[in-house]
Amino acid sequence: KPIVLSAIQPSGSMTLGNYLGAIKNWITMQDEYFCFYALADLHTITVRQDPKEMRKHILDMYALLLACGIDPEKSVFFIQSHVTTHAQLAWILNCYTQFGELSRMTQFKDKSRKHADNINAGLFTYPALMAADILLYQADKVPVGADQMQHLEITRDIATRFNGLYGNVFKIPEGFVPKNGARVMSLQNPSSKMSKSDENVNGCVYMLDKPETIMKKFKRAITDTDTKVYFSEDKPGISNLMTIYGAVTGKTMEQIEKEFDGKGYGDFKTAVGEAVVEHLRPIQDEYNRIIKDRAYMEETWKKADAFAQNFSQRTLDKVMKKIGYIK
Ligand code: AQP
Repeated sequence: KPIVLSAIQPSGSMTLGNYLGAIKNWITMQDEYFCFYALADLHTITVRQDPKEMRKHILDMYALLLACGIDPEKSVFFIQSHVTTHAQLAWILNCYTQFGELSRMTQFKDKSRKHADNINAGLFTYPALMAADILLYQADKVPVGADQMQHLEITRDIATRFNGLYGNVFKIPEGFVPKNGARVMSLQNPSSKMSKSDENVNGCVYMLDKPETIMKKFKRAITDTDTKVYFSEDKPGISNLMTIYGAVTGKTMEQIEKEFDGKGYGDFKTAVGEAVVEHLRPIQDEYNRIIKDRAYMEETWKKADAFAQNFSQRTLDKVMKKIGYIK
């Protein structure tokens, strides 16, 4: 089977955006591909974290991803910081990555604007660590959100450069934005994406929000002064709600327009809220069961960590030998 690698950062509580944009697709890819999925907790500290919160986010996200349907019998679901090869290869790739190309990364520019008091070297070299994550597993395919495509391109550039110097060491991975991966925007500001670390929590639906909180957030969602439900660039708020409703119900935009023909925004927002609550209910139930079973979680990640360590070590050994290190 072709190899897939993808990762998510435990940099906050998982959002409906992460789920509909990425995780839902991870679940369906498990049958067709050999999937490595990582909790990218090394990337997380590029932005300052509170230790207690960070531990909670890691555990919550691990349990939640299992609850969403990541199957440890099918996929290798590991924790990045437990697998030593990631930091090791990242250092090496740092030395094969140019200052100029890292300076062009839009995520670095955005995040350094947002965290102007902590523009650390790790934030700058984030793409080299991401390249290590991917190249260690000789991944064929990397599903990413549109916002991550630039990092995938730099991964390919680094790998091609390295192969050019030392022969075929790395498989050149192909990035793709899944067709059914919805891009979910903030409910309070539909021109910016729904984000774990958004300060405006009302704009963000967290996977573990209580049903009443979810309903409240949808009822307060920003719309427009029109009253008709239809998909259009001029109606970013309504279009975002339609995208969410479509993603959780499987309905097309035309079906949704028909369903709410003659009804107001109030009815529509309530329907979206209810559909999301219903979609998340079994996931939340499963999460509540798994999070109490720390022994199961530990056993699961330890098995995956060991597999990932072993698998990735082969690539790292090859890289080090090519460069000229001795054993
Ligand atoms: N709003 C979104 N809509 C669709 N997809 C999204 N993703 C993130 N936000 C949306 C996708 O989720 C995957 C995991 O994301 P990540 O944790 O690696 O980092 P991110 O993209 O930086 O996510 P956040 O939520 O915005 O986190 P913070 O606030 O920490 O920066 C990726 O595939 C991403 O495309």
